[in-house]
Amino acid sequence: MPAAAHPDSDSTIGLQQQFGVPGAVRFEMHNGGPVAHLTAAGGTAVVALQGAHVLSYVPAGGSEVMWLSPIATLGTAKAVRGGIPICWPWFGPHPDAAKPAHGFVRTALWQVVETSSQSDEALIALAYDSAAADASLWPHRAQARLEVSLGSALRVSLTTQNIGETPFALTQALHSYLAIGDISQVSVTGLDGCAYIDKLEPDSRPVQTGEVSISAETDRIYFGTRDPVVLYDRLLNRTLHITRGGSSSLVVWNPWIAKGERLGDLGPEGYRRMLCLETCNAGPDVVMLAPGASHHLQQILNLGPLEKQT
Ligand code: TA6
Repeated sequence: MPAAAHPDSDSTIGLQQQFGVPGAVRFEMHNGGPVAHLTAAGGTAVVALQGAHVLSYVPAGGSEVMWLSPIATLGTAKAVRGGIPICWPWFGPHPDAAKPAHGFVRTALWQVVETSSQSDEALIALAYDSAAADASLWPHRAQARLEVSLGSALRVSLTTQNIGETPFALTQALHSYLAIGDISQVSVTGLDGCAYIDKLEPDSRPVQTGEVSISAETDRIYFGTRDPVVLYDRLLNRTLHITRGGSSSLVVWNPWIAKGERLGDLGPEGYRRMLCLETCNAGPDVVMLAPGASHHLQQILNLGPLEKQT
């Protein structure tokens, strides 16, 4: 795992001078690392440069959409649990157990390449070049660009370009940890009829019937699905619509009690207040990227009132 970035506070002074946008994009040190605060009519968001990691999204008139570990700290060798970690250029465990799960960019310092504010949208784009990684981790060459656009919804898009001479297999995820009122009071629609890999019974390929509810450890890769999903939260009295682009898979994950305690960073009964719905390409949904080709993965998070479930 590459050492985490440990930038000093001067880096935000330079960032603010080069990329600050009055009233829309502001940089500061936060919890051990540099972050960008986005502000627009549609709400606020916080993006850490470490991992190009969305830490917070609060729509105007709403409350926090992202769940974040109570002990989340930037600038360590451990990825922040919560928000939207970027799993790239592979999802899940690597066949070589010496390589980090979910790829190697969650703890890397990404470079700010663009900021803007127009027609009520605040935008930041960050870039990562695989040349920055230890060559033993991954033998290919790619550039990743993560764009966060805050408007009436939150749009997060991850573009991968193969800048090497050889094709490579790409799996990836926008690994969203969503804040919920209570795990017993939520359900997810949009996956009816979808087959999935149940990580707890890896040889099975069940097919989802109806909505997804959670009453035990749940770790599923729904594959071959591109439809929007809706998270219904009866306690917070809201819905979260997730519209996806360039994604053929969706992961539903809640560690439940025992794994939640083993993880050690969810906080007391933390499993009750978080649910991961991950826009991704994982399992059998592998993206083959030829030299020079690009792939775009995108999700749009849109908070709404609790509506009648269809
Ligand atoms: O996306 C679900 C998952 O693959 C789970 O199996 C669990 O490992 C989770 O990701 C978190 O992974 P992390 O490496 O961040 O602890």
